[in-house]
Order: sequence, then C-alpha cells, then structure tokens
Amino acid sequence: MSLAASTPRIPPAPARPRPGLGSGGRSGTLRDPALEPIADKVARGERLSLEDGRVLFTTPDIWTVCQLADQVRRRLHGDAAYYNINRHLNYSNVCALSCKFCEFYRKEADDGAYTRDMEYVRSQARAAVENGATEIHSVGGLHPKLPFSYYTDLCSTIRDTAREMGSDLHVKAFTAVEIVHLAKIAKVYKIDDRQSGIRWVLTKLKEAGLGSLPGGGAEVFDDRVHDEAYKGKIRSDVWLDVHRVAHELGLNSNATILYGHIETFPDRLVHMDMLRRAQDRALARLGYQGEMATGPQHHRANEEGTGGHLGYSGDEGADVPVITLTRPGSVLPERRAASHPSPNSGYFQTIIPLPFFPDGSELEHLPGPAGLENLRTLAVSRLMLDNFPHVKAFWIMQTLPMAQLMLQNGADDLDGTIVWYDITKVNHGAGQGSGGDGVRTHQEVNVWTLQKAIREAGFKPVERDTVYRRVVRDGADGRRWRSE
Ligand code: V47
Repeated sequence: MSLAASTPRIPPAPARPRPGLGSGGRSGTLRDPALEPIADKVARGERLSLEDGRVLFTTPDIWTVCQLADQVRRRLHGDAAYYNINRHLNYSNVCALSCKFCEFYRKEADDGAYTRDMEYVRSQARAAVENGATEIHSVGGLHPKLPFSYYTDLCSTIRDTAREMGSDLHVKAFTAVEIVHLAKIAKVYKIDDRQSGIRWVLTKLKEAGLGSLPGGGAEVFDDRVHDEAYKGKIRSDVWLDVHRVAHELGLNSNATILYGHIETFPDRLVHMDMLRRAQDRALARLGYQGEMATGPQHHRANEEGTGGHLGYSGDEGADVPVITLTRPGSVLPERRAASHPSPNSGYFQTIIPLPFFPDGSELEHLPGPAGLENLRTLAVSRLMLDNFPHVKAFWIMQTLPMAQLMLQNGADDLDGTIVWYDITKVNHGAGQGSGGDGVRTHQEVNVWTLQKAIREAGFKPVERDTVYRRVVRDGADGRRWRSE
C-alpha cells in the first residue's frame, strides 16, 4: 500500500453547530440546572469534584455532558485528531490467571493456546516496517514458564529488525500486570520493597528497547470489584507503583478504565481521581507545579508565568496544535519533542476508556455497556482527567462509526491501523456484543479509512508517533517516516 498515494482528497466537514450554553444540550431537551455550576467550572478550567462527576454520570442531559467534553477537547487540540500506524502483537495467550471478564486467556494444554517464537516476532516486525508502521504494541498473558530473557529478546528483536531495514519501531509493551509477573519470574520481586524489583525489570526492558508502557491491566481500581472479577491480578496500588517507576525512568505510559461490568459509577470516578492524582505527582516530578487544569484563565496565568497548567495553543503557523503545560520558561515534553531526541520524560499521555465485552467471558450474563453509556463515559473521562493530554477512542473496541462520534464528544485520538487484535473480538458487522459468525481477530483499517473517518467527523487527521510527535512521511511510497 502506498501511504503517500493514499492521502484522501475529501473536503473537511463543516464545523458542527454546538448548542449554546444557555439552552438545552440538544434542541427539545431541557438543560439540567445541576450542570450549570459544572459548566462554569469547565469554562474557568477548574478541577471537577467527585460529586461533579456523579452529576455527569447521572444527569439525563447527556448532550450537555458531551458538549462540555468537546469544549475541553477543542481547547486542548483544536480541530486536530490523531491516529497512528501500528501493529498489535499478542505474544502469548497462555495465562496463569483466570479473570472472569477475560475471553483471551488459555491454559497451556487448551486448544487454541499459543506462544510466539522470535522468528514470528521478527516476521511481525518486518511486516510492520513494510506497512510503514511506527509502533508495535505487544501484550500477552502471564505465561508461567517463559524466562525473563524472552521479554528482553522480544523488545530487542523488534528494534533490531526495524533498524536492519533502515527504519525504527517504537515498542509499547507489557501492562503493569505483566511487569510484576516478570519481576516474579526474574526473582527480584520483594513484597516489602516492590518498587526495587519493578525498577530492575523496567530498566532491563528499557535497555533492550522498550519505549513506553500501554495502559492495560488497570481495570477498575476498587478492591470489591477486583476480588470479584479479577482476583489474583495486581491491585491498584501496585499498578500505580509500576507506572510511577516507569515515569521515574523516563518512560511515558497510558492508562485504561474497563467499565460496564460489575462496577458502579462511584467506582469509575474514584478510578479517575486516583489516576489524576498519580498524574499530578508525575508532572510535579517533572517540575510542573500546582494543580493541572484546562481553561482560558490558565493561558493568562501562563502568560504571567505563575503556575503549571495544561492548555492548548494553536502554535503560530503550525498545523498541529501543541499542548503546553507551562511553568515559567517551560513546556510539556511533547512540545520539546521537536528539538529533543527523546521526548519520553515520564507521565501519563492518554486515558483509554474500554467498554466491557461480555461474550465468551465468565461474565457473559451481563449485558455490557451500550452506545450512549460509552459516549458518556468517554466524555466524563475527558472532563475528570483534566491533566491527561489525550483521550483515546480505541476504535477496534468502540467500532469506527462510534469512534467518529467520540471524536465530537471528548476524544482526540483513534489509535491505529491495528491488524491482529486478539483480546476482544468485535463483530463489526452486527455491533458490539453480538458474537456469532462475524467475530474475527483480523481487524484492520488502512490509513485512508482512518483519515476519512476523522474528516467526516469534522477534524483534521494528524499522524502521530507513540509519544504524540507529528509523523512526516517522505518518498514515493510514504514508508519512510520521521517524527518532528
Ligand atoms: O487490560 C480484557 C481489557 C485490556 C476484555 O495503551 C477487555 O494505548 C473489554 O489495554 N472486554 C488490553 N476489555 C487493551 C489495552 C489497550 C488497548 C488499546 C490501546 C492501549 C494503549 C491499551 O483489554 C486489558 C483489559 O482491561 N479487556 N478483556 C473484555 N472482555
């Protein structure tokens, strides 16, 4: 496929008229007065409380919630919507755990259990480079027998293969759950000092080529839900410790929330609050002080050089908006990227709300979340996680049409051109949770389709690399790329 040649010539859709603040969220619906103080806070860029979050989750006026999320999203990113060219590599589905919500895991002797060898990893890296990918996203089950060297080999094999082909691939790999498992395999995990074992593992993986951590395995940070649905998995404190150590080592990471199963709205809000506190700490370590928030007054504060805040500025002349998180004389690492060889500096980049898919899991009797709930949870994530630069609508789990709607209601990123994705299998023909014949693991869209979806939603497609630098493609076939 020629990436350069695939650039579509579709005129951008006209900006969608947004309902005024004084009216209902949609014509014909009444605006919920309980949203007024929240709208004021959003306009002022103030942090929302858990009680505000409860109102956002329970108000019947869902369109105003979405509108507020869109307001924040546009303040941060203007009309840019990000995507990347990537490939998922699930290296093994063999797992020592048996989480009730998971349909992916197999025991070693089960039909369909697989573990990829390095020749397979190499072939995937080659295919990724040939398709112009900038990233391999690799996660797997907690394999009881693979040695620690398997995981360092996986990272170095991907990097070396790409380099031999004159290119590069960012390795985004291993959830926090896997990192703790690796510390146990390497026999460096100590209950009374878990951070040192985690640090050892992450240091070795980084030396082997690991570039960042994906956001999986967080599920919902609540002990009741944990014990009922994924007992045996690490708890919230350990998940947060892994990301903290990763950040301290200069690795960026993402975070997820798996919603729509046995958790409650307050559980979701506590999860979001724990993440934004962890991000406050990560940003403070990088030298950004004060509560991070969005809002016009923060641009003023920034001009006066009085504090650290997240805000959008339509960088003069550039066609990619730049998120600036400013303290006097400083900017968010994403902006530093242009002149900095390693933009990773250790913070959460993206929140990815993941809707629970019941099919094939032990929780199959549950209905799973429907469209409006997905939209609302996405919007609430944008509003509550005021210090997260990005919100991802993971199209493979949300479907592409739904992801388009999400772009208009808080999301700024669609993820990528994923090829094989084994963890959840969406029947894109018949919609979420329908199971049946259409279920497949080969789920791919090409660049043209992603760009078209973004343009149709009224946004400007921007190809990014894993750490959200703009990707520029050269050459006739567009396979050669560099980050700016
Ligand atoms: O951790 C497992 C979830 C996650 C089900 O960091 C399920 O950029 C729904 O974390 N229904 C893996 N979800 C995926 C993930 C991810 C995806 C895309 C981008 C990034 C990123 C991270 O999938 C697991 C788990 O929370 N999951 N089973 C299920 N039945």
